[in-house]
Amino acid sequence: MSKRKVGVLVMSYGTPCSMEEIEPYYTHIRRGNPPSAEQLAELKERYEAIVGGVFPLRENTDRQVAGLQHTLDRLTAGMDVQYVCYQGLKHAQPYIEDGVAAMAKDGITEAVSIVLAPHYSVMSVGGYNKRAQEEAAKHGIQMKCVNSYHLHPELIDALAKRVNEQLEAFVTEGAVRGEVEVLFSAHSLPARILEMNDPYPDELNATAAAVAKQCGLKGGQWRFTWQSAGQTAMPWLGPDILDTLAAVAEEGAKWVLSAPIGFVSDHLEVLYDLDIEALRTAEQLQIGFKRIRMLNDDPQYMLVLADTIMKLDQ
Ligand code: FEC
Repeated sequence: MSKRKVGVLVMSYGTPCSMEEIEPYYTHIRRGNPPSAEQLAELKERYEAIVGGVFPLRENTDRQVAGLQHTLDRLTAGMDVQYVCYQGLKHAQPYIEDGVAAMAKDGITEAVSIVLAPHYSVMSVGGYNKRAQEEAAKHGIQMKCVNSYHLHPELIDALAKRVNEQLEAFVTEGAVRGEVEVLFSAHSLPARILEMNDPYPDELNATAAAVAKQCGLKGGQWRFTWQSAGQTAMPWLGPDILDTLAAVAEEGAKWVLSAPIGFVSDHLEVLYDLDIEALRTAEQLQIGFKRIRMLNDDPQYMLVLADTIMKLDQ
């Protein structure tokens, strides 16, 4: 039986391969404007600090793509469709356009794209999908794009398990479960997205509320906050997690669990902004601080991706 072959473009942020590649990578993020010497030095320091200049996002993305391929193969065994995964990165090679070109080279005419980030903003996932669609059109590929999957029951379950796991870890260290403040977070974006009715803040709040409900958190025990805002003159969505830590300390919190639900991998924004910077602030405020484990290539997350892709392809 000949199977219908569908390309799956799996898109992620991308990371440099080496310390030398940080400059072109940063320039690409800045839409071709090279960073100043200070900005470059500051970013290099952050990469040095996470694991001595290793770039964990690359390996994590590779493993996620391989894990998704494996899951799709398992779910489609005996079916008349075959999904073939291609990687496409936003700011590093293989770029989104490279992934689509590789599909075309393999004779793919139908495809689905998905981003390794569950929440839609026109400035994040919207940007990935636009580039993917434009390149697909050049090659005559019919491509359907997943916008978000932020309330997929398996995603909520995987995140709730991680929150519960760290709440239990706090309890074994003497904390009271109901008194641990849970801070859900995601990458901030320029505040002007609010004028565009962008769904990003609502989708993130919906994920946070669903996870909180599944974990049985009390109303005042959790909140959503932003992180990793850019250092630019324009206003970014707030409050930032460092300010939120100060606020919860002021309110008397002794323990904080960080749940960065806007990200799925171990990478700079988690390993530096939370594990180094937020931890340092929490220590200064004398608050116990832990972070949930990231999803990375957890089979349950792979199932979320595979199920979302297959439903869109139906
Ligand atoms: O580990 C790594 O090497 C890469 C980690 C990384 C992830 C990530 C995800 C998101 N970003 C989002 C928005 C923005 C906006 C700007 C921006 C800038 C940076 C810089 C670095 C960086 N981002 Fe990122 N982001 C990661 C890394 N990001 C490095 C440049 C230095 C800095 O500002 O810290 C501002 C761009 C501009 O200047 O115009 C906006 C969003 C996400 C989550 C969704 C996604 O994964 O695509 C939104 C991972």
